[in-house]
Amino acid sequence: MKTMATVLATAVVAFAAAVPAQAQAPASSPTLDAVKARGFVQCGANGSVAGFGMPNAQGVWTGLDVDSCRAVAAAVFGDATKVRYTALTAQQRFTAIQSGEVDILARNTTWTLSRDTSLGLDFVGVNFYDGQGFMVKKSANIKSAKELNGATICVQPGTTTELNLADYFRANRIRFTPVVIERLEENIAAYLAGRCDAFTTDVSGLASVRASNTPVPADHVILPEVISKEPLGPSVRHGDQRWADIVRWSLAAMVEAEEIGLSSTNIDSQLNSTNPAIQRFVGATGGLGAMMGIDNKWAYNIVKQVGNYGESFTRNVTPLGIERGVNNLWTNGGIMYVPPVR
Ligand SMILES: N[C@@H](CCC(=O)N[C@@H](CS)C(=O)NCC(=O)O)C(=O)O
Repeated sequence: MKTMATVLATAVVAFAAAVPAQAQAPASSPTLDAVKARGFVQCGANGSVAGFGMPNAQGVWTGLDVDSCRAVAAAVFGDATKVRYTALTAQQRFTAIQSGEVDILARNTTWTLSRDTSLGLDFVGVNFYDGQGFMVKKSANIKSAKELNGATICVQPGTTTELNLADYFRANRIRFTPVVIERLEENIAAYLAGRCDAFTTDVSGLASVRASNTPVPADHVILPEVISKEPLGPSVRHGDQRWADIVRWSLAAMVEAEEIGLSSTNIDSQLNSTNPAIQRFVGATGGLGAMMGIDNKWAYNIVKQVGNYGESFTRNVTPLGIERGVNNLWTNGGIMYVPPVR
């Protein structure tokens, strides 16, 4: 006798055979239309975290998050420079994306259920797997977060950091006093002046602050405890799926390029490759760009102009003293894994 599951499976197979999957014409995207009409992508970025998003003295923005926006500009316009940036604090960032002030939020933002649902966002992937940590002055001779009993701790509002901090201390029955300050610069000033015993944020943020905002980086230590999961990644407004597709696959293309050995320096020499994965990637076959309503050379343009994920990491994040670690490709012992670009 056939079980119900077998009957259902047979029916599904029969249905699939009778109705071949049809490719759909790219749906319209209000965001893509607006971006094209305007001539640039408006990117909601950090502004003060070196390695992730910050303008230099000449006003040129760099960072791992900035590269997510540059990749989208390369995909849409064939020109990674067609981006303008809005510097956003933690508290400003969600309103900026919800209201349409920016097209992409690429600002060391943790993908959580509540943000993905009740804030009306769509996270499109992860560009940095992070976790929350603590930084203290070396002179305090503290070796573990568990020794922070009675400490005052500087923290930024509107972040996952605030909640994790409370959870961790409650779970470990440690008392602490939060000092909540909106601006990063003022947090750092308060920490350096001794108003807080510790500063807490994502470990990448701590490394960035230590490297670029402290007079003597070696005077500060990041404690070994990592108290949360902070998968950071770009997001878009909920409801414009075609735009989400473009941003999602622009990020994925950078990771896929690294996986298949394509970089900004070798991609031109691979344009006539007979490797089917490379042919598809550079747009010689497959028509992947057209499926999203953009140029078939979208991924070529990303890699040529922005680089693969590893190149972006080395350029932006390695100088902060952060190792590749879990952000290595899955083929290299990390967890950076994207669905196939095909
Ligand atoms: N990943 C966390 C924290 C992100 C965050 O805002 N970190 C701070 C500390 S590094 C920051 O970027 N501050 C920069 C600013 O506010 O200008 C989140 O999404 O809530």
